[in-house]
Amino acid sequence: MIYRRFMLLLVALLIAILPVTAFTPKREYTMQVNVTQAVDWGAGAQKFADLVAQKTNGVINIKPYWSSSLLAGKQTNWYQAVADGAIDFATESTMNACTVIRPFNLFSLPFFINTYDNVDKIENGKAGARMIAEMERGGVKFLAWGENGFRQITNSKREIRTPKDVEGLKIRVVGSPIMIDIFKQLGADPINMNWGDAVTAFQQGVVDGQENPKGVLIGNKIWEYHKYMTIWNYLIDPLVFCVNSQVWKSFPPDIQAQIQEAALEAGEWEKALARAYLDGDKSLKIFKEKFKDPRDPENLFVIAPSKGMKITVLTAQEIDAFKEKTKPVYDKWIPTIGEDIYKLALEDMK
Ligand code: X2X
Repeated sequence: MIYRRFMLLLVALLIAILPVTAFTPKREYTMQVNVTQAVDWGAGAQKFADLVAQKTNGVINIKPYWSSSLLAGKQTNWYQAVADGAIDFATESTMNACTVIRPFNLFSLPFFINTYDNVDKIENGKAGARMIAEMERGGVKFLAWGENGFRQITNSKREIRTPKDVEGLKIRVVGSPIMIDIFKQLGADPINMNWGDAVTAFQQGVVDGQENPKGVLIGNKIWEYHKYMTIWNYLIDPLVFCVNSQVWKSFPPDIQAQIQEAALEAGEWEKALARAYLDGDKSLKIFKEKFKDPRDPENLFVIAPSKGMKITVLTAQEIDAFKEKTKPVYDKWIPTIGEDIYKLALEDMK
């Protein structure tokens, strides 16, 4: 009887220990990030790496590679590189993956998702689930949502209030076909360019303007190149925290749970940072009170004017004019996104 108990205990012990002893972590797990730590998104990537190190007691060491340095700057290649296993992890923009994961173009439908509430509903709803399924089918395990943010337009030429003001402006956009369509529809002259080349292009005046969320604008001191900014919240760029599926499967269950927890926490923290001062004091409060974070997020509406920028906030009526002009983008892109996913998103937002 005692012998049997002892044997059972031994077996149980072996089962508990085996997966751990069989697992040898890599010395470093690479992580792709298109920006730097000066951007909210990059700070979120670092937060994720830090939390993983902390929760796994240093067993898993994720190293962020900033500015797409593992991709020679080719930011739109990140999904494939992670799916292929060339890169282990990514904290990346959905816009940068939208040529491969086509439902992600839903986020780029102009003036479609207009509130943070709607962003969250879609991400955590039926449309979001379909996007995650498509990501995972391709060999990338989704861990959590983060946020680059609602994108605002800046330029060096003139104030933008009406579609007419955009006409003829050379605008740098991400290498995403829907972005070209949107700006052509507005009569602008859009040019695809990697972010790494864009800043040089602003300096040299090769382009007149660009569009990006608050975190990228502040992190890159956009006021050094552009005088005018228009707040139009025309589309949102969410982020995903994710990992190559084989790498994920190589982790024992306890490590998986710790990484998953770290991603969700980093995602919530980063979203609060990315939204700070853009949703009243809601996200700022989460950042300060829930996370007790000592850093003081910058307020775009204070820092940009203090550097000489003119910020124009469009009224609902003014936005309608842009909405009207960009309507044809819906007809062209809904079939690519998937009519079903578009409908699910409408249900999610109800
Ligand atoms: O390239 C951009 O505009 C940026 C930084 O926002 C992305 O990576 C999508």
